[in-house]
Amino acid sequence: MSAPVGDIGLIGLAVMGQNLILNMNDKGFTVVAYNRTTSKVDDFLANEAKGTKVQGAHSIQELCAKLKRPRKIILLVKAGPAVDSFIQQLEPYLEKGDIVIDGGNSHYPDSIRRTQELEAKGLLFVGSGVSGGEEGARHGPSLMPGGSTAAWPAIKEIFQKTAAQVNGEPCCDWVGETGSGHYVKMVHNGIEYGDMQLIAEAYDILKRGLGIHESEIADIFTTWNKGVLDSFLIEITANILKFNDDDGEPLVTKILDKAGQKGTGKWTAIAALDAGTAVTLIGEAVFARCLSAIKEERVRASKVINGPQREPFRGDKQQFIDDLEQALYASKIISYTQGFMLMRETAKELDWNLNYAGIARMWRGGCIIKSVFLGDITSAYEKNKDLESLLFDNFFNKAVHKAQPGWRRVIAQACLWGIPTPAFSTALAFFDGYRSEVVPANLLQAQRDYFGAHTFRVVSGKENARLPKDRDIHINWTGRGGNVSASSYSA
Ligand code: NBP
Repeated sequence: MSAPVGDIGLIGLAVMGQNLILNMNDKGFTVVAYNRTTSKVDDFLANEAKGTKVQGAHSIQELCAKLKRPRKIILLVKAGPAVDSFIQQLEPYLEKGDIVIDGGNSHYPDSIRRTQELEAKGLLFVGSGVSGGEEGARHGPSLMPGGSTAAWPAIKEIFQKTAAQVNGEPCCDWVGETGSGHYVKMVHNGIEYGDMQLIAEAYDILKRGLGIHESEIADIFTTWNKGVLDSFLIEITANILKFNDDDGEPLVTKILDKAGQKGTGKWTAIAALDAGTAVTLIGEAVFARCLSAIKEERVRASKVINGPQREPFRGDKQQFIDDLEQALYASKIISYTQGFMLMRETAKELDWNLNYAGIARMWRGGCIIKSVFLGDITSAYEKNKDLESLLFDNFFNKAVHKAQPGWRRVIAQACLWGIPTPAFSTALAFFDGYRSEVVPANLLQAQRDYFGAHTFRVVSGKENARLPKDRDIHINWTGRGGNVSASSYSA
């Protein structure tokens, strides 16, 4: 048998797999391709991969035999049982130190489990977020690998050369242990939900509030794309708004207002609830899609539930548009603040050593949320890797203060108009809560103790004989209840 030639193997010849293979081939690597339906291997070699160095394999055994050691095999298949099935099929042909990489959209608990299972067998596992869709896979995605740390030196060159490059730096770095690569990809997707919802709300305010036509809104987004909001999503929004149907109508106005979702935003919101972190903006973005999905019910409600009389805007239109830009920017700062808070909390819980500057750097290019803004986040974490929250960074602290007046004016006006701004509003509510030394949770604690003997702690300096220091206290509020309290724990 001839010596193995493959630098890396890839299983899964759908859109992501094929494009990633061609990208890695362009970067000088020899890729061995395999797919469950093996006729796709022949089709690929005869068409898209014709004239390249790409090798085909028609069985898992052949794939493994063609790979240099340690073997590196990327799976780009449907997330879930297909990944476990391929790992099982690969195992008999792998040797100690070989690396299985899952590049699909797997849920991070699966990646934690797979890392543990493979490491127990002397193999290495990497769960890598891959972002950027078809275009990214072909020309440079954002790659977020995490898992068995020992695998990184062996895959680093291939991953960093294949990834998108921004200012000569790859949008790929080692994220951390076990399921952290897929965790970070999940948070990326959650943030993407948030960014999209914020843009949609700005569009709604410009259209229904100010009464501006799509073609002019496109120009506003194009202008915004030259400033602090410079990003892929703002750019494509301008393009979408300019795109007309054959009759000259903006095509976007003909699209049914029912948003779909594939679950990664929901996973992020659930992870936030599990971690007890207030990731409110992503949550609202997911709920906004849920509300959009009940179109028929909304149509019925619109006939019987009246909002306020929508008065025409009498203020300075350009000033309001500038305010809206600031509102979008400030809300985006809050969303990323929340996303990084979530990663920090989970890293603490799961004992991951996350590289936050590296994560922001990975998202600067190749992915859907790529933006200039992520360069500023990278700088913030480079200055202080232990930054508690972005709002403690000087740059973002100043930016949010500057944006604050316009942000408040926009939300107040949208409220008066009756135009929903769940993402803008929750961002501001978080901001006001986060900067409050005192919040009304004292009353919540009193209520909990009143009806359920859940106890409370006393404010430092207000202790007395009835309210002792550093102890869970229960008060008999009504004179009727007993003195026994419930156990105190946080769920
Ligand atoms: P798909 O998600 O459509 O998956 C197609 C591949 O999965 C084919 O190779 C197919 O083999 C294989 N497959 C399926 Br489906 N069920 C299988 C099973 N039960 N056992 C074995 N193989 C099975 O492809 P994709 O859109 O290229 O995405 C690949 C991965 O990358 C997914 O996890 C996706 O979530 C993720 N991702 C996608 C994008 C994107 O923009 N599309 C972006 C980022 C990440 P067959 O040919 O034999 O049916």
